[in-house]
Amino acid sequence: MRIDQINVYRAQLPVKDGTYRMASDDVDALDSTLVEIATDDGLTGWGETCPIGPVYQPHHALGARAAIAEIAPGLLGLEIASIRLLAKRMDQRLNGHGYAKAAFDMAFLDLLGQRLAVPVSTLLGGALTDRVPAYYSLIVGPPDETARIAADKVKSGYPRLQVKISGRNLEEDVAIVHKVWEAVGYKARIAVDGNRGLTVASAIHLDRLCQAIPFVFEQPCNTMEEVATLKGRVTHPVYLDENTEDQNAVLRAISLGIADGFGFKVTRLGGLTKMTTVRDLCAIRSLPHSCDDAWGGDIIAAACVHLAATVEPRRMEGVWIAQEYIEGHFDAKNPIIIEKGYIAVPQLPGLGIKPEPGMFGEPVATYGS
Ligand code: 0XW
Ligand code: MG
Repeated sequence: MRIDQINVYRAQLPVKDGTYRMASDDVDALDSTLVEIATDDGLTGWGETCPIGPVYQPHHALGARAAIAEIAPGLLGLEIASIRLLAKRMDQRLNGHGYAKAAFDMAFLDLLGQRLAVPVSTLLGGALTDRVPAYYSLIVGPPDETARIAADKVKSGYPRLQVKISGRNLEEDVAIVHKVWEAVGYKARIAVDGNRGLTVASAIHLDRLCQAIPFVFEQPCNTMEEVATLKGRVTHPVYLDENTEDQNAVLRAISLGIADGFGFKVTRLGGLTKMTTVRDLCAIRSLPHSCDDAWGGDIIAAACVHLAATVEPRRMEGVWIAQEYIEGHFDAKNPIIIEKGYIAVPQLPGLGIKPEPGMFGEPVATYGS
């Protein structure tokens, strides 16, 4: 099974019902990049990468497509057999840019899964469950309205909520955490996500002012060094998200004991294959983590769910997919959907998603015949 052709597509994913608001940025539409790999034996595999704008992390859509342009010509004619060899080839074409390589890694696994007639979760070590928990992300908003949405989402079955804070005054941040807690109590686990926006001082104040509320504090400050100084000064467990820029950052955070858990993004970590390493490192230290991504359609959603199914359920913090914030699906027959707060793990070979033919229009780039 050799790579014959690579098509690159762009998909605009507008945010449903208004702006998605975080401390780091406001976004109204996301620019997703898809790769379709066709092989000489007639199979097609899909991958996707979709930074949530150019500010959330050091990734952007144009960068993804430029990186893909460097890598793609060097993959033509290669056998889809050893994922490690393909990863090595990508590294020989381009240093870094794991978020672009992640789209290829997904497509390779999709093809291999189809060839071997197994779902991608099997290639990642094997599923431990047939459904994974989702979590709902509450954007930075007015405290009362946010608490109302929180209660609704928990009623609909979500076992976990993420409350976005920061980028405004401390009083409102403290109010939103209290009001969400009053609205949902122990019915859902809560993460409070600062998206790098708090100073160490405000993080300490927020921690003290919300002392009795059992939440985990996600990426409160900008750098790993700032977050490290919170150790022993805050009582809430601290999780890293944006700072886990690659496998080495995760290894560093674990060995320094900076993080009590993680919000992992599959493309930021360089793809599903690289995620299996950090998944296993977390298992060694009993660290909980999510398996999600910054944004994306059904290809990324499927990738996250396959991976999450391989994580020990007691440490699985949940999967965030963009479904609640975007219209429609790439594959109407086998969409990735949240039902009562959980997502079924696709059982079809490969990723289990086949985008409707022609739905992304003409490719923005084609490599090979
Ligand atoms: C909730 N997310 C997974 C979606 C947005 O991209 C931000 C992200 C996060 O946890 O920071
Ligand atoms: Mg986060």
